[in-house]
Amino acid sequence: MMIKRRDLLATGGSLLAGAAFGALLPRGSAQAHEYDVGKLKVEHPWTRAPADGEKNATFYAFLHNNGDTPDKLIGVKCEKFEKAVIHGDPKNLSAETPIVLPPKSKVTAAPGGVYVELIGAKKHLEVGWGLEMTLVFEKAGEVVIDAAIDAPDAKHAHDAEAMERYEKAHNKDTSGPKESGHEGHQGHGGHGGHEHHQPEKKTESAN
Ligand SMILES: [Cu+2]
Repeated sequence: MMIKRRDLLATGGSLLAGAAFGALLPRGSAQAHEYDVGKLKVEHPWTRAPADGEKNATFYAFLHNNGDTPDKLIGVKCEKFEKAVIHGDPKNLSAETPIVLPPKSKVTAAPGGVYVELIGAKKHLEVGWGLEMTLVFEKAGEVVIDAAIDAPDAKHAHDAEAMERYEKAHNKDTSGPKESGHEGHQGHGGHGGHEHHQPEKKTESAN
């Protein structure tokens, strides 16, 4: 089962409405798209989908270490790709090396900075949907996350403008069924490990 990113967002209310009506998106709104593992928090994991005709994607997120000891992102597993390579040295982005998370810090993996390369997509990744991945931290261990699949030229997580351009260019509407976001997400539970991930249950009703 795949979850449709937009459906998940729809459960947060305002973001989808904002996108649909072309209004400014509420940055840092009440909806949570984050995962806790030990003292770490993975916030807004997202990918740039492969460009047309290409097979590689990139993965980004905000990585918070609220603990007193350093940790490292040492592995990424994603069954939709042949392999993942972590480029964690901001001074040498071509090197293959873990992303270091100093204590009490936030490290941003983003275009132009540290990132994870997802190599060899086994099938087409639908922009607007979610991608299940497992992040492996040296001390905190593993966490299953659902990364947003953003447009190949997205500048940041959930770049709605880039997604809109992508949809226009590909002549499709990825907004999907409006009523089933929650259930679609529950369907994800079959893979296990999602009990920690219930952002839609925490969101406040859109008054
Ligand atoms: Cu997010």
